[in-house]
Amino acid sequence: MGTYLATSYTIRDRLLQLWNDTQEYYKKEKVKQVCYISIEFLMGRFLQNAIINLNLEENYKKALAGMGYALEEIYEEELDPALGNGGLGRLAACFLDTLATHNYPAWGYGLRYNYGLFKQSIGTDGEQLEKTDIWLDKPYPFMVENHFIRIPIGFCGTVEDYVDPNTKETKEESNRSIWKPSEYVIAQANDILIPGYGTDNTNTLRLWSARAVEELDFEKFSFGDFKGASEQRLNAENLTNVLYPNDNEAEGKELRFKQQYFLVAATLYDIIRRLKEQKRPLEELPDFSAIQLNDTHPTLAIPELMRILVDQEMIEWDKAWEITQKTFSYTNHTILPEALERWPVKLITKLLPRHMQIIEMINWKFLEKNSQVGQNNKSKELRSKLSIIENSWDTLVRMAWLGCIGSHKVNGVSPIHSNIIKDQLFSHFSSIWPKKFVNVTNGVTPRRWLHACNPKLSDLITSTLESDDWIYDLSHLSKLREFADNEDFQLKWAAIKQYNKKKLQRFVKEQFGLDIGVHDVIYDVQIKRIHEYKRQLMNILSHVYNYLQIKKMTEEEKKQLEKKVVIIAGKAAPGYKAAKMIIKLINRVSKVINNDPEIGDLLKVIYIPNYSVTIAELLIPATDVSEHISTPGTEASGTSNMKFVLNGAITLGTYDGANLEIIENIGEENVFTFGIKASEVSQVKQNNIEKGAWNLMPKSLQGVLGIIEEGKFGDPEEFRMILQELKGVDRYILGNDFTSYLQAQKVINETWKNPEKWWKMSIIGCAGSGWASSDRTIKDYAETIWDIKPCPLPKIESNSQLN
Ligand code: GL5
Repeated sequence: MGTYLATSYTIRDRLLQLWNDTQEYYKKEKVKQVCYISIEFLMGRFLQNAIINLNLEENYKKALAGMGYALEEIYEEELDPALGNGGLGRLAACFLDTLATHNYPAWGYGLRYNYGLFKQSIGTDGEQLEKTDIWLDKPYPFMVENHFIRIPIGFCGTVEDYVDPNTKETKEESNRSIWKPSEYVIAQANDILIPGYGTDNTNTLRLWSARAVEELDFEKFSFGDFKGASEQRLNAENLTNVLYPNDNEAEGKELRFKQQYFLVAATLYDIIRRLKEQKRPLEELPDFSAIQLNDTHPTLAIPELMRILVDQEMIEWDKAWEITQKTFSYTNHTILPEALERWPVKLITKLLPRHMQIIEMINWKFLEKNSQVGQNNKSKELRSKLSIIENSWDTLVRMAWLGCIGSHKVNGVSPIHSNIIKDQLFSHFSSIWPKKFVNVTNGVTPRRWLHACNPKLSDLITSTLESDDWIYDLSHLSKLREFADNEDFQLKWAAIKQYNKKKLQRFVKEQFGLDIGVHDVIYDVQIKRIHEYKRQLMNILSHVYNYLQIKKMTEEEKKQLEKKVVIIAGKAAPGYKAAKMIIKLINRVSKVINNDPEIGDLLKVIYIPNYSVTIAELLIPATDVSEHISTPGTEASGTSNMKFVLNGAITLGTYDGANLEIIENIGEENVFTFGIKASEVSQVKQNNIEKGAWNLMPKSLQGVLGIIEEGKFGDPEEFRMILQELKGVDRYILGNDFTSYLQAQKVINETWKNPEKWWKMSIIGCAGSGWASSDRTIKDYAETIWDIKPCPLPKIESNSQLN
């Protein structure tokens, strides 16, 4: 730990200097900046990324080797902060890397949770166990508490009419009021410095943590009430204690709502403080900063900015609204109904009474303008579709509606997803504002997801292309196409895959005591949050089927088979019963298959617990086949699919999310596709409802369910819920896709027998992944939504001396 800390502090010192220079330069240049607000940032380990970005890896290796240390081992000592659930938080982290690399003036804003996403282990029964992730009990050198930035954030209280100090009159039409919060919590800034690759520009990720206004109540303390004396502190700190462990699901807890407001209130205060430092009026906010709302979690920023402009800055409502809409843009990351946040009006009124009034006013003005007031059914229907406030089991505020109305641009994250939001989810808004809805396809940073995690492949690409420009501009990878058929190149390419597989093989041996082969074995990997729509269940059921088939085979037939190691990893939200059952089933199946002597090394199923960014960095370079098999129309984009192709894995995928972009860019002949198209899903679902999914299910799957019900994998009662769902309505249409999924697996096995074809597909996949860089994504955002430009720091003497 000592060497790790010492190494990290030297990097931090260097970054602090660069960061100071960068911030000063941005101020001097008065450049427009982007502020990316996200409730999650899943950063992964920091040290290696920073050393690589600063181009200091060789120097550090040498210096440390001279003292008897290996840099790679030092990297391994770092913890992996888990301040995010999945793709949404990891995307935000990739964006920060790109923004710094391409010299964009940018800030990330999020929360510094005391406890990250829970640590997952697997119990003796195969079940998921959860433990608190107390990541802050170890020093974390890359986060700096900024004592100068402490902001009081109010909650609850009352709203009073605004009285003009001169005329002593209250004017209704000014829409102005005075909010008097009854509680305050302090937002403390903690800064993580974000280095770019091959540049001095160093940006900021500012994470807020909560502190009490009064750390200790002295009166209570001196009367011996020690518990009471710290009560306020504990209550306040509680606010940023925990990251809610849900992915693609809304969390209806009051504390979560408070976290969301805390994040946006502190952030807006900070942005406006910087604007005022430049002595610029608030009317200039849209020229000073673009603010991107990463999903609906930060959409309370819209009424908060209106409150600041109207109530505090005395700006007239319509002007304030214009500033607000011009400043914000909103990204939708999911269309799953359970993930679209809706907060009860009662709860908002209690915690943020003034904001509720503002939301109502925004809604009223919007409806006045955009729907007829008539009482006929059609106009009522339109109003209820457009209204931010929904009357269902309760009166609720639809946060996605607020995001759409309060932003000048709304984007989806892949073409199919953006079309769905434009034509279905938000069709009523897109007919009012056709130009507001745009697509910005996700991307991943090639620095972490190829250059750093797969150094051998990175070297091969650089030496083949005779340049490392691709690290900065991924479109250069297209030149690899020329080498896709080249035998010598293919051999080198394949050898690197073997090398990465060996690393994974060692990990599996150490962790599970399990021996798996490398050379003639297909590594088939599905790693992501466990969710019904992502269909890990279909994956495991297919291997139960394969297992049963193998058991029926003669020794001769077995010899013809390809060997396969199936790896699955991912966490389930602790409250998501079906997902937890799927994990249990995977582990039970794995136990039976891996211990069956008749199967030997023909098939192994491994569940890797506690999936993290670090584990992804180990698995992705070692994968032959990567599975992205969501029900069409459900996965907004997916980003791990991009990381895998980039590292030479071949996709086994459905026609969903960014799989479609992969297909388009590398050709369907280089992807193992199966299943139906999104446009066919509703018909299949309807058939399931009308005829019963069991009656439509292929015999192969019926047989698999039968074996589970016979108790082959333990008491079938433990899987009742997921089995019933499959036999009943099968919402994610596993039954319908099962046969073509098995067929795609057959094609994979056949292709594996032909190495030239296999490695050609693998190389073409990587060569055709230039579009998958987050550098391309950020350029799209910068040009079409944010209107910001790069602002590279001029090379400064003092900086170069540090090299
Ligand atoms: C997600 C979507 O489910 C992914 O398809 C998408 O790639 C990602 C980033 O846009 O956003 N939405 C979400 O809440 N999480 C995601 O991964 O966590």
